[in-house]
Amino acid sequence: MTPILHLDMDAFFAAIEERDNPQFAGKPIVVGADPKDGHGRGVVSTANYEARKYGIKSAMPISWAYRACPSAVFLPVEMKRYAGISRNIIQTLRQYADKVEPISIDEAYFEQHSFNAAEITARKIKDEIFEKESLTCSVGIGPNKLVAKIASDHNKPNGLVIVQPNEVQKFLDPKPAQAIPGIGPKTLAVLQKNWQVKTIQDLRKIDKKALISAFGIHGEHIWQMARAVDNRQIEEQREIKSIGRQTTFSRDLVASGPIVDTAMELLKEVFEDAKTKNLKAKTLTVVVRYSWFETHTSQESQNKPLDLKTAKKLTLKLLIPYLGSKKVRLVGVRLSSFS
Ligand code: TTP
Ligand code: MG
Repeated sequence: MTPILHLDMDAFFAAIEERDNPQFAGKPIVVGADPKDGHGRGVVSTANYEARKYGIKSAMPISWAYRACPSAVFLPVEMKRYAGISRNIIQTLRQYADKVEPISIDEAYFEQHSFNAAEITARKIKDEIFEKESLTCSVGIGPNKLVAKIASDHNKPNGLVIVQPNEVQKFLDPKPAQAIPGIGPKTLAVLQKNWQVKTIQDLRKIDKKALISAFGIHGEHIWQMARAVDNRQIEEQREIKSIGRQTTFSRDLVASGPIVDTAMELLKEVFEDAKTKNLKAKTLTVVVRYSWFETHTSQESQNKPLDLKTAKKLTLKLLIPYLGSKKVRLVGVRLSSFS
C-alpha cells in the first residue's frame, strides 16, 4: 500500500513574522486586518500559538481578537512574502517526491513507496525546512489523503504522526465528526439534530441509506469517509476551481452606488487574474454579507465564456435584490466553471 503524506506548516503567516521580527519572539502575534483599537472590521488570518492561548483563531473578527488580547502584536498580511516562502517549501518537497500536490499556501500532499520510506523522508523534510527556513511544520502519514490530513493536525505544532493501515479506525473514531472534509457547520447541525453525532465513531453507526436520504450523494461520501474509504489520488496539477475577491467595507453601507462600484472593481481584478491564468469562466457568483453577518450568494451561468461586459451586467442583476435598504458589510465576486 502506497502511503500518502500531508504536510502543513505551523501557524504559517505568524511563524514567518515571528522569525523575521525577533523583537516579537515569545509574544502573542496576530496576522490579519488592522484592529484599529478594537474598531477594525476585517478578520484574523492566523495567530501564533501564544495568541491562540487567548482563544484567538483564523477567521475570527479582528475586533474580537483585540478584545481577547489588546497587547498582542497585530501585523498586516504580506501575501507576496508568504507566497515566496511557500514556493521554496514546495521546491524542497519536490526533491523528495515525484508527485506533489500543493493544496493551499501552506500544505501539500505527496507520496512515498512504503511506510518506512515515508517516515524517513518526513524527518528529512522537516529538518531541511527548518534548516533553510527556520520554520516548523507538521506531517501526517496514512494510507490515504483523509487519514494523512487528519494525522498532520493530530500533534501540532512540529508533529509527525504515522497511522498504519491497521490503526486507522482506532485513530479516526474519537475524532470529532467535523474533522472529515465536507462536514461543515450545516451538515454537522443536521447530524447532531438527527443522530446526536459527536465523533466519527458516532457517524459510523448511522445507516448508509439514512445518510443518503438526509444529504443525497454527499451522504454516501460521509459514510465512506467515516470508514476511511478515500480513493482520491495525488493530483500534481490541481485545477483551479474558482477565482474570487471580496472586500469588507470600513463601515457598513446602505447606498447601492459605492457597493456596486466596489463589486465592479473586484470584478475587474478577478478578470485580470483569470486572464493571467488563461482561464475563461462560465459562472459568476456574487456574495453579499449584511452587518449582522447574514450572508447571501447568488450565481448565474451561461454556456459560453463570460466577457467582462456581460459579467458586469450580470453582477448588477445579481446584486440589486440585496441592495438599497439593509446595511452591507461585505461584497465579493467569484468566477468559476472554467473552460
Ligand atoms: P492553516 O494551515 O489553517 O493555519 P496555520 O498554518 O496558521 O496554523 P496551523 O498550525 O494550525 O496549521 O492556514 C495556513 C495559512 O493560511 C495561515 O497561516 C493564514 C492563512 N489563513 C487565512 O488567511 N485565513 C483563514 O481562515 C485560514 C484558516 C488560514
Ligand atoms: Mg498550517
